[in-house]
Amino acid sequence: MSRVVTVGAAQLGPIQRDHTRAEVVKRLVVLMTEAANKSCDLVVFPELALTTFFPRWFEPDITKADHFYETQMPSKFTQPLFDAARSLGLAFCLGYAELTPDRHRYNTQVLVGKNGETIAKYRKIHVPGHEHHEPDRPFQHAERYYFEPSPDGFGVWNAFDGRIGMMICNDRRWPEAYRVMGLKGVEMILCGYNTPLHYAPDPTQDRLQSFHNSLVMQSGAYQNGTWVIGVAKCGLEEGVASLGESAIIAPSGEIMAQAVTTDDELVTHKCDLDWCSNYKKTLFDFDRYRRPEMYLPITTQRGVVID
Ligand code: CDT
Repeated sequence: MSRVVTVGAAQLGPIQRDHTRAEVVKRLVVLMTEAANKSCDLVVFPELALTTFFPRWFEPDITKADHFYETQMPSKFTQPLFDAARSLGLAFCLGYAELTPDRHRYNTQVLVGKNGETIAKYRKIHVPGHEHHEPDRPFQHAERYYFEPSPDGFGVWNAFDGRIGMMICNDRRWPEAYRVMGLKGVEMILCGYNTPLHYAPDPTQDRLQSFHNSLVMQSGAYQNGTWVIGVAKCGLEEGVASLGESAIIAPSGEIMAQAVTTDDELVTHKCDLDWCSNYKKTLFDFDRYRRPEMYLPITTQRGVVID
């Protein structure tokens, strides 16, 4: 029995501050319809796919930013996505800002099945950027002010007759994220991102954004024998340019399909989950070759210790 999942990486162009939820959701439904017409089983949207990337502004009264967050999923604004999933028979993965009833704030991604029922929710673990206003930057990256890190850990869920995991943006730069999911048998990782081209703490990295993006996702895929679906919100958003290059990456580490614009663009590929076992049963046979007793510092220590 084949385990082919046809995936659409639904890249988004910019969402400006004055774009309404209704306008954005309409764009997402257009991409879902295109994905269904291309026989996709699953469409993956970027991180914070319902609003502009608001951590670029520092709002001292955080409650004034509440309108950027979702307090319910679905809500009357996002219900059309769930209705489209059901009517098109198409699963989707969506990133959004979550404000819980007890006022915790998370950078969240949800996986919704073809029947419109939620399969899984993931909250970002590696929250990058800064906690306080840094007025010397040309724009802020105050994710650590707007979001708490997940208390939940990485999950891998049974879906599409396979093992599906999620990560969000900065998580993709950390090998531990892939490996923890690899140890849970992950076969496809869904990852939305917003990556500004300018990195204020070290602008020498600006020219390398594209290289670093593919470097981390391709190596994470290969070293764990898993598909990785990386999906950008990109282009010039409120004056800040962000990386596109959404990609569908095979367990071999090869890029099988990639976006060529910095706008709304659907990239599709038939992903054979059985390909994962070529790597999981050979070079990366964890049970045979890993030496966890040699890796203790990874879980017992956070920063560098020189002894
Ligand atoms: N959204 C997100 O996590 N972006 C970061 C930007 C670099 S840290 C300021 C990323 O890892 O792409």
